[in-house]
Amino acid sequence: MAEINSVTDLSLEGDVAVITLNSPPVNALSAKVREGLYEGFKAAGANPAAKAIVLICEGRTFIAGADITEFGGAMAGPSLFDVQGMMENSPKPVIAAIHGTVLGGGLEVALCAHYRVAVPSAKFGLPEVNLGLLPGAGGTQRLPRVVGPERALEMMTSGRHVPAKEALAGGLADELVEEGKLREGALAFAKKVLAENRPLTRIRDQNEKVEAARGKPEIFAEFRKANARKFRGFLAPEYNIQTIEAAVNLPFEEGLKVERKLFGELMSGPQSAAQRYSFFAERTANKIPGIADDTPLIPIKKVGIIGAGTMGGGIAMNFANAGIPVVIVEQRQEPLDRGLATIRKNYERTASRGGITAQQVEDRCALITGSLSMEDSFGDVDLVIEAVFERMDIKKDIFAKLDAICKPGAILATNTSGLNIDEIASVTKRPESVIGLHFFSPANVMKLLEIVRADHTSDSVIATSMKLAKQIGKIAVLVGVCPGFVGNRILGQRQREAQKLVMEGAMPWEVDRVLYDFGFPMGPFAMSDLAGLDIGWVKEKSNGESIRDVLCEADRRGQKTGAGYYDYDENRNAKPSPFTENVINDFIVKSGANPRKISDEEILERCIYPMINEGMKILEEGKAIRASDIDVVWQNGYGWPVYRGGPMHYGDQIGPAKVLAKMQEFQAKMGDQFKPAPLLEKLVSENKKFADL
Ligand code: 3H9
Repeated sequence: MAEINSVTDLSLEGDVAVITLNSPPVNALSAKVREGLYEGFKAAGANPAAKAIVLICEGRTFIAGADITEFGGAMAGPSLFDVQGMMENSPKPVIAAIHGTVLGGGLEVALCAHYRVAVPSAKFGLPEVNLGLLPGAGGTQRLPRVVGPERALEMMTSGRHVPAKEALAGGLADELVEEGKLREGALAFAKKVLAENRPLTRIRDQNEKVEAARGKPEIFAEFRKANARKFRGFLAPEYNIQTIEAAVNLPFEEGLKVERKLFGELMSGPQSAAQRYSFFAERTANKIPGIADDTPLIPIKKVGIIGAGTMGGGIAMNFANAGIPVVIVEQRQEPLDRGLATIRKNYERTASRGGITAQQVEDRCALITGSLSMEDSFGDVDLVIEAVFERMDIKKDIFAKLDAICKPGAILATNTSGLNIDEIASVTKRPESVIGLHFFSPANVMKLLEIVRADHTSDSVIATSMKLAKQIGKIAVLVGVCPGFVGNRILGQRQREAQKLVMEGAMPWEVDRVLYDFGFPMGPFAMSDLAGLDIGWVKEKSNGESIRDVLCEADRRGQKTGAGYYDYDENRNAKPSPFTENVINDFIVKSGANPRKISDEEILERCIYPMINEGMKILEEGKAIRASDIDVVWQNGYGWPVYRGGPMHYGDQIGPAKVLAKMQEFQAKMGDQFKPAPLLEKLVSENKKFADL
């Protein structure tokens, strides 16, 4: 075995040269890796004893892509194109031996091998689109030549990880070898290639599939139309499509030029910067200062949930999906049966769409049992999550009981979306075991989990919760106790301004349109209509004091009643409502205000800048660890457009000084709800950015 450089070795096994990469964590194509590959292929090519070359990786995966940390800086050492040329033009057969995830630039390297073998657990993909990019190392031209333009469109605009079996069927892999025996399998394959004198297949020369799609622009037109809603606002999907059009319509080298041009545009633009930022923000959120990696974890083998409503049921499904048994406790049989039936229905719906098998429906339902007694059911659980009505007295009562019932060391969690968890913990004799696990509705779908650390929560409970979140497929952010925690507290700012704007002359649909155009899936008023205007509204106490009161009194309770802020047709399409407009105008007249025309710019700034300012207060108070954590919350729990990074990243893009100046201007005109956070003032005075915090 000869060392090529610190991350690459070269060995000769019989007449097959084996280049082994070992660059943890994911063998990304850093300058060192490119150098190792370049020198490795050069040496293997020059060795007359080597008749074929296998490229294989150590660790958890084959090359998982370009090294994203290098983006934006100058590229040192050999380029990826140099490496690819060396492989593709090698006179000796080159075989990529694949395990783990072969992604992005990694797959682009593998597509320059003459053959690819993989273990059955391997996954293939070009996920650049999720970083606001397109494959920039020939992938846009090679993938359609292997799998055809239709499949390439789907793969490249979704970034989906294709399982090895599907990759084999689609021609991405040439052979699957036994799990755990990749090296042996790849060597045997190489020997077979030599013995059979198989040709050196270069994907760049295979034009059949792209030529078959030439002169059929409808393939692209239909794909764009079918996905218009999904791609709204994003640049990268459209650019990916254009490169596949180029693969179909242009010779290989010309197609590469299109790829290079569009890649450069995306790479230097704000969307990719935001999406790359988000990639690292999500991973950074997992790192909790002061909690050591070896903090003892509490094994979670069984979970208890209190409440079989929408929230409790959704939470239960997360654990069942991960194979963890759950017992749900309700007070009465009827809501318990209803909750369990809803869970089954949800699973069956997923199965009917092909998401899971009928057997998986049964397996998961079997993991979820129901009970009417906490005493009978919670003695052996390792974690209980309370998901009942948001009332402090009820929660305290439950936690006092849990304290008496649950075994020592069990985690006692509340799903409250904003109540004081220290107060809840105070009724137990084990506040160190109490934590907030704030799921977002629908809990089986939404990715975000706010993990709320109370004053006495132990490190072990926090570390266990963070790990568990990953296990059940959630993106976790650790936050502190304050009203509304991070997400809802910031939301409160936007909601307040949206309501005020309406009282100053902007109609709900104008506010909604501005926020929709900004990139949110819907504005606050459309959201209220969807959720139901009557959440928290009590008919008997309603006295027409607010716009909402009047709408609810008129039985305009949102989409479910066919009317709310908007009017809805039978297909639930929203239309601005003259009724609502009259109600609003009456309120404005009564308040003595003069309605005015409010610009889109003011609507946006009034809704968004106070959110950024609140984020600064949250950081000041230590309720979030870092600015990027706030962005992770807003992207994954509140539909903040991914290509704008999050409120704090957006603040950096427009500039903290501009945010401060606007807040000062609004404060002078409209009052102290716009008072700038001292940390924002400090940041601006020090000429720093949110990302520096
Ligand atoms: C590309 O290839 C462009 C080319 O087309 C053009 C070139 C010219 N770079 O996610 P994990 C780090 S664009 C640098 O927790 P998992 C990550 O930050 C790229 N670092 O593990 C983390 O670090 P830390 C296309 C990377 O097992 C650690 O690895 N490729 C990269 O849950 C572990 O990551 C992609 O978009 C990278 N490319 O998932 C794939 N990837 O421990 C991006 C990871 O310090 N990566 N890191 O926090 C992934 O999807 C997942 O990381 C993967 C592993 C599925 C591979």
